[in-house]
Amino acid sequence: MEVKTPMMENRILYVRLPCNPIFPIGVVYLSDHVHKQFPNIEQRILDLGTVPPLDYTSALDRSIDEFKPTLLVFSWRDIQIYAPVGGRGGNPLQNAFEFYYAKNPLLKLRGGFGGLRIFIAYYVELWQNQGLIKRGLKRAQKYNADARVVVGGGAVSVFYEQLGKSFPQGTIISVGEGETLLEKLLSGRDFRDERCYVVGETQPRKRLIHEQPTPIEKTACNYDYIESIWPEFNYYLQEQDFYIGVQTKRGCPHNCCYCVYTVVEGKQVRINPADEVVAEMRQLYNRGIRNFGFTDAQFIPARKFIDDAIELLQKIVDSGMTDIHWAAYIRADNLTPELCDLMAKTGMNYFEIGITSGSQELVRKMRMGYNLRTVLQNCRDLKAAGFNDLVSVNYSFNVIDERPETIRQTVAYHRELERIFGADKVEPAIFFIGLQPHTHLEEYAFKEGILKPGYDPMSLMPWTAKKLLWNPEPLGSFFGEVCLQAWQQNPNDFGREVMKILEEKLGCADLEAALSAPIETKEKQLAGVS
Ligand code: B12
Ligand code: SF4
Repeated sequence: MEVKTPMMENRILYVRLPCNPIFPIGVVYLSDHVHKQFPNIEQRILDLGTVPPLDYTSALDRSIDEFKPTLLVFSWRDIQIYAPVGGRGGNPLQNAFEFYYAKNPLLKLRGGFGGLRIFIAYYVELWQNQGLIKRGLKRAQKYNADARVVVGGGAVSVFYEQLGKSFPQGTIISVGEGETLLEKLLSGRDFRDERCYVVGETQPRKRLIHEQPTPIEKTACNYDYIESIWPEFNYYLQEQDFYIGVQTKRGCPHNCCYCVYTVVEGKQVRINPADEVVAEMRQLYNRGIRNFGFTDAQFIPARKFIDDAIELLQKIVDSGMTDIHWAAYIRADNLTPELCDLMAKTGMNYFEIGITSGSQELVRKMRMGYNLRTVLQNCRDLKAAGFNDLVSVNYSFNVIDERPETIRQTVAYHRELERIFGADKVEPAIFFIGLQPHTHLEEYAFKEGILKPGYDPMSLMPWTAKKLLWNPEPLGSFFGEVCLQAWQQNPNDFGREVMKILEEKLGCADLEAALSAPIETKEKQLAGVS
């Protein structure tokens, strides 16, 4: 690999902003890439995900005082907490539903208080992270007057337009992967053609996030080096329940109406060479890691990538790492019996089927581009291959054109999955889609007058949050009541309880009805949104 000369004596401090401890693979890859390009640049990683909240500022100050960085790379992973289960501030979905839909005033009040707690925690976290960035820059400038800040990561990629106003002048705001941006910045080249903008100098280009990322050639991350620049690396090695991130590819070619991954990573799928992925896993394996999380937007994005997945899994088998487990986002329509065999053999022990609905008609309307019948067949193959672990099936009700008939179809589909894997092995995960900017669903919301252009997607004000939570009427209140009943009756098995109540109230369709979608030209179909 060509070694480049940086413009000046650079010292880079990567600060992963506070979030639940999840392996900070983004800053690890960035620093690895920079090291391969500029081996003489000094780097350091500070992961605030492993630091207790009261120590954030002192840990940041200490790192800056010791390291005296010229460039601060802040990585902000997540902001949005419309999670179906316990988020950082409790169960946001339950609180929101109690507040919006409960008939019992006491429950409504409880929801209101819970919501207020989440609301405060959310804004405190936003202010806190913005404060850490400002503080870091000021402190670094004490040592190097020209010190700069670059900010990126998942949260920034989604909310780059809104976040601009909260960062200091001159901050470079990056969307999506940051390797080439940093490379250009460090070699003093113009970086403004990368997916970024500079606060106070430029406005984000229109449709910036839709620009294609510059491809890079990924090689195995050098963990000996990472260990040398990250004093707290061991934190993630000690606990056996962490799934350490490994990326095997970038990009997703699909268009699912609510999804922004395909925009953040781009539609072009770029596969990391299997030998490099295995070499990276091997380094972690040798350090005692047995649980791996493939962090791809989709592990098997389309049928034409099945061979790549087979090659990778076969190489894992050949490497002798036989006692590992792994998890990933998987489109269950892109499986073959051979692939199923390898998935079971290599230790896939958690499997999410993100079908969203068990009604083929709705799956098509949400532009998800797959066939539910194929998914069932592939699940049978997976079971036959010996997969016997937990399957989480993601359902998001009420996204578009949901009706009692389509709910019955989802119930029928779910029951069939239970027949395949065993009822105790299939867990329905009930999500409500948190509407995200730059998605087709957002365009649809504009078209239907549900949201107005210029709305703030980061707002947690009750009237905006209700829309972003995406549970529109006429069925919104019905789902609200069903969920409240489920939390009351069986809070520890919420998903299964929701399915049970829906079946009691509406019944169960014929599986065949769920699997066949009539061709239709209804106006509401999302395909009509340009
Ligand atoms: C895989 C994944 C998961 C997996 C993680 C598995 C694992 N063991 O690591 C699981 C399922 C556990 C997960 C969970 C959650 N996730 Co998630 N996840 C992703 C996904 C698909 C990939 C993230 C990833 O690791 N990519 C690979 C690494 C290498 O990329 P990266 O970290 O993004 O870093 C690159 C760039 O961002 C950039 N970069 C990063 N930092 C910086 C800094 C600078 C200065 C620059 C220039 C560039 C830069 O360069 C890096 C290298 O290319 C993204 C969506 C996506 N496609 O990006 C969502 C995403 C990060 N998740 C998100 C969320 C919200 C969550 C949850 C909070 C969901 C929830 N409500 O419960 C949880 C919480 C996790 C936690 N903190 O506890 C959001 C965050 C944004 C937001 N909406 O707030 C994202 C963006 C999805 C989305 N569109 O909403 N997630
Ligand atoms: S397949 Fe998954 S990652 Fe790709 S667009 Fe659909 S939901 Fe997003």
